[in-house]
Amino acid sequence: MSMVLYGSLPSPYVRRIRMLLEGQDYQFQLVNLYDDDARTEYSKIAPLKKMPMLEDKGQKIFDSHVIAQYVQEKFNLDKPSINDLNLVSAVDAVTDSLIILFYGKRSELEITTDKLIFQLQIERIPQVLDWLNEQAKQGAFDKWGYASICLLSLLDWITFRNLHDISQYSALLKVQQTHGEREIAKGTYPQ
Ligand SMILES: N[C@@H](CCC(=O)N[C@@H](CS)C(=O)NCC(=O)O)C(=O)O
Repeated sequence: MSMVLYGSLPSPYVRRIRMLLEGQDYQFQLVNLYDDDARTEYSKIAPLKKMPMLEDKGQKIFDSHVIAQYVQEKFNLDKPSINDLNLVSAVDAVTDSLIILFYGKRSELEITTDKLIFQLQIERIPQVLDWLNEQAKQGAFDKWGYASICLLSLLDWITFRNLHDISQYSALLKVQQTHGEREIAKGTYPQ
């Protein structure tokens, strides 16, 4: 059986793997984690109940980072440097913070800095975006690779879900626009 990637269309963590798998033979299995029955079904094969998950020849792989490492080795793709991985960690920090705020809103909680859990995310998001914007100014995302793939997934997800105002981050917007022209980026844009 060919590789199977489990995930949803909007998820930035899933999309980075879809972009990394450009041109490779794999099946994409849609999962809807917001549907209780679908989540229960998915938990039978994916105990973490998180996306993405990759299955290759009976081997299950959880977490986008481990999947990325597996894919990079399997298909002889460029290995990210420590600097690239630091950029990805920063992208993840913003992504995870936005996910917490997103789930907070979906749970109809008031998103306010009075609540520590939200305060931490509200503080982190602009600080890390500032840092990423500085890195982008210095060309850190010019090359198409794991770091720029992860950044593009984050920025398009923010835009798609209208999660945060990114209009002042001109260097990030340039990365989004430039790499967004790629066929694989257009073909995997969140829906
Ligand atoms: N560290 C994980 C994060 C994955 C993640 O948080 N995925 C979200 C979708 S974007 C998810 O599965 N959320 C469901 C949940 O948290 O229950 C990775 O890199 O794969």
